[in-house]
Amino acid sequence: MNESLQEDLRGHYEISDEQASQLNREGFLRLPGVLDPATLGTVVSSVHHATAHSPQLARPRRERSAYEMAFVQEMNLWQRYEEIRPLVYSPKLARIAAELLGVDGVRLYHDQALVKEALGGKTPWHCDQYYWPLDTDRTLTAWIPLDDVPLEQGPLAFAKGSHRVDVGRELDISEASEQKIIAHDAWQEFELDEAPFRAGDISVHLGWTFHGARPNNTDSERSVFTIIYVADGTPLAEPVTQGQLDDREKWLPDSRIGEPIDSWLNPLLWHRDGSHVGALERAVPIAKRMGTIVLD
Ligand SMILES: O=C(O)CCC(=O)C(=O)O
Repeated sequence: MNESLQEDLRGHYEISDEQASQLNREGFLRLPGVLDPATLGTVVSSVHHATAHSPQLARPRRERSAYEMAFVQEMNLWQRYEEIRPLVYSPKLARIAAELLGVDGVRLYHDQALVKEALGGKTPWHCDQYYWPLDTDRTLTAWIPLDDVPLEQGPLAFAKGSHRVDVGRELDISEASEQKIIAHDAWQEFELDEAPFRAGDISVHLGWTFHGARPNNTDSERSVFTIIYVADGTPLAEPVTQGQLDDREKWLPDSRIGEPIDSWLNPLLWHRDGSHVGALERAVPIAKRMGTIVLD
């Protein structure tokens, strides 16, 4: 990666107090022009390689659930692809997350590639934190499209203020769940916010914010990378669903209930005191890991 792209990932993106208040009020925020499209270009081939080899694609479309039709999902690419690491470890993005959340520092929960296939299905309305055994509401997902996303391709859409009302926090991502969520009285009150994205724009949303996306009605893929941040110091909550048990095992190895999560899979990506500096250089080399295990 050349010097100017490295600078793009290290630089400073100014966040105002009003933007932080808006995030807390509405549960999401759109941030224009955060990254240079050339920086996004450095991760495209890894995202395509990971998703093109996804086991999800082995099953015919007619046998897939609404969740499986929504996107091809591959997680923690930073563990597999060297090219992905500078983006995931970007202090610019992590500082945006910490400042918006109003916390001193943030750690990685996990990253993921979300490719909506050509003519792929809608993303049913849902909130993410249902899946996470995290004892905090200070979680933030950065949704980073790798190219322009017009309305016909299914840009991420948000239900304004839905993180402040429980309209179905106990529901997974599915067609049946979406039907229950939209039938809720409170749902009728939410203003839905849907807009296209330009390459370089990102959105951020809180863990309890309801979001979804319309189908991809085009013949080209919608390629997106996301990074999920969690406030430094967040304790592991007792997992209460199978999904949370699975997440604990996959993304929070060796963590203990009630204690701050800090495994090697949850590096500190930015901290006000500068202790994140050098985190990328300290990351376990790809050749030294197998799944969640680090080889000596
Ligand atoms: O990309 C999508 O369609 C869904 C994204 C999503 O649910 C998320 O990033 O939390």
